[in-house]
Amino acid sequence: KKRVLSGIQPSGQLTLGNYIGAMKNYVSLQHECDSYFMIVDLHAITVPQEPAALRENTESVAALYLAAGIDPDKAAIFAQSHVHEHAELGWMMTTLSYMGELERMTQFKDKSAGKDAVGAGLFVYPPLMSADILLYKADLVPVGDDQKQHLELTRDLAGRFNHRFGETLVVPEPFIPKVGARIMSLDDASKKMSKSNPNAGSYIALLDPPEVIRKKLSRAKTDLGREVVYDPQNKPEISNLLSIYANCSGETIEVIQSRYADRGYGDFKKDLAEQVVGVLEPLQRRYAEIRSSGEIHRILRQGAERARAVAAKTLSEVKEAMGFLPPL
Ligand code: AQP
Repeated sequence: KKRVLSGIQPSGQLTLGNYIGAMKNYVSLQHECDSYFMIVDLHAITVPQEPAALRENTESVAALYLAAGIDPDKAAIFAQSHVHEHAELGWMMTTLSYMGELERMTQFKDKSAGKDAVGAGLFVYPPLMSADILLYKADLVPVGDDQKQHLELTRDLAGRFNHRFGETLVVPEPFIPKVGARIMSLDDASKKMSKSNPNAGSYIALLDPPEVIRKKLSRAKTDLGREVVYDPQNKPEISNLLSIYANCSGETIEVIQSRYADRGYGDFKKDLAEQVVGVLEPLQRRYAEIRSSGEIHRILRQGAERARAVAAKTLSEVKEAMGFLPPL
């Protein structure tokens, strides 16, 4: 069985981008793979987090995983900070990384641009992410397109480690969806939809009530003209809405395009909203049930135990290979 690992930061309201680019694939991969899905709280603190909000968001992401259809009997669902091996291997991966390669990471460049005080955690985020993946010897990592560069680094670090210290780590493969790998902002199709965007109108949060979803989509920016055609170069805004539609309805873009061929943007956006509501309303109902069931802590405890067993084994192999004195 192939092993799969991925995670989402509890750094705000999860968006439709997180769902389509990442979570939806977790749900389908869990049936065929040995699966580990984390809530990456150690990554979230690379930008300031309010303690009460971090706690709440961590439970909320766990509940969203369950509501989206991740089965805790199949996949381990856990908080990254509950498995201390992440921080430890993260340090070792930091020491294997070069300043130059970390400086080239576009996420670091985007998140630090224009700021005078940039946290060092933001800079060493990629080696921690590499450690997350390498600890589980994951074969597959389902992520959105924005994480491709971090995965490349992970592959480089695994190769570098094996070359220097002997075959120990598994070089992982990215698993990036064909349609929806990069869902863009509703107000600007040159930026990805992101939960940390201060304009809430730029994203659909998974927990937005249906009337909010309808309003946000009716206000979503559209390109000039009125034709519903998929053409990311010349019509990036409508193309983004088309890929959201396709992801929610399960239809191909061609089928949707021909349905709206002579109907214009208005009808299309109205129907799009119903497609999104159709996916999110049931998810929100399950979310509310899970939050009130009091089951989350037990599931996280069980997930962390399962994860720790694998992580501890890899970490001790790594330490031995690197020459750390075994515990005396
Ligand atoms: N817009 C997106 N389209 C497709 N996939 C996306 N992902 C994020 N945004 C999109 C995927 O979701 C997973 C988890 O992301 P994350 O929480 O670790 O952080 P991120 O990639 O930095 O996402 P955000 O929403 O932009 O968070 P903030 O604003 O907190 O930085 C990843 O697999 C990512 O590819």
